[in-house]
Amino acid sequence: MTDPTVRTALVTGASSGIGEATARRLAAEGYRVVAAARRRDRLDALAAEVPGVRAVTLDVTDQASVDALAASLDRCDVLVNNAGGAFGLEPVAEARVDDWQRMYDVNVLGALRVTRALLPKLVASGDGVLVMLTSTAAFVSYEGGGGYCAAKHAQTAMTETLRLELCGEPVRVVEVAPGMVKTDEFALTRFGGDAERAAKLYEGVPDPLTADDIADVIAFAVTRPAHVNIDRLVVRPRAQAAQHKVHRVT
Ligand code: 8X3
Repeated sequence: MTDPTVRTALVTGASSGIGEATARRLAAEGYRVVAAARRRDRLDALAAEVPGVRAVTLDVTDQASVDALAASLDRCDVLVNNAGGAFGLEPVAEARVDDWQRMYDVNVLGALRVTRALLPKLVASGDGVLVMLTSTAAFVSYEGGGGYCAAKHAQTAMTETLRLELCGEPVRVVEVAPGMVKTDEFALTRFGGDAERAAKLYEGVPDPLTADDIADVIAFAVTRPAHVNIDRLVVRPRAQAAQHKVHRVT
């Protein structure tokens, strides 16, 4: 296994949720972690608290911001493309084009910008690992999820394409697809800050996944030996057998 003490992991969207948990977890594994996001105050607090974490401001929708980050890194061995989110839950007939555009810009084009900028460093690593955070929404669709599902499907297509194109290069391409994860912000963002609607999403679900559960899975994937590529990990809580099949205790 590669010595993590000299390895640098870049985690996007690291100011909260799965990104923050992943930054903490990889630091605990001995990686030098670059925690990147827009909200610098949160990143600074994280970096002050967790040894091995460095805060960097990043807006994945801004090419100049992505380029500046890439230029500032002397190396990148692990890239966790985590920045993303869902905006809105309207049926297609009432979809807001702005929401769809934002979902594409952050989830799909954001991952593309960061991947393109960091790929040379992942190759130079000699054992680069690219982790793409998608979702169970990347393989199935659900009512109201049109824009988010389309964006996540696109990320999966990008991930599969990358794995094909990088075959022969020293870079592993891993997709992690979570189902129902309860984080502080995912549902809130989706419902435009409506805490009541956000809480309803998890109502009665005994044990939704946590951000730490997903960070644990990401840590597992990136710490396998260099020849082991875990293509895709689909992770759901026990109470969610399928996208629509959620056991709720009433
Ligand atoms: C989040 C899972 O079911 O809300 O990526 O789309 S879901």
